[in-house]
Amino acid sequence: GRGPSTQVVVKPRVRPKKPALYKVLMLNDDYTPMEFVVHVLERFFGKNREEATQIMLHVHRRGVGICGVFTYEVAETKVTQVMDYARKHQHPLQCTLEKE
Ligand code: TYC
Repeated sequence: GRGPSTQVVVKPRVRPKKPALYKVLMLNDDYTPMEFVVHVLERFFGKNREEATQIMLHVHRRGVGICGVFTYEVAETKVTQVMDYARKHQHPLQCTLEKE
């Protein structure tokens, strides 16, 4: 006969997708003081004085350098924070993000 049937519930096994990553880039200019750039790298990107100085000098010599790699939301937040902070201190420092 047609009795009550047993339901077997199968959980969909998902393959977690890696989030896209974005580089936050710092751009060189002729006016922002080196010490301010080092300070920004320490304050917003968790770099120590030595790392921050190396990155700043790389940007100064090559024109552009990587501050860090983040998910989109974090990268966008860093760019906004740096741009606001530079404007507040009246420096033309530019920061942008680029998909990896
Ligand atoms: N070029 C600037 C100077 O000579 C220093 C500087 C470095 C500015 C890195 C911006 O992202 C920058 N004072």
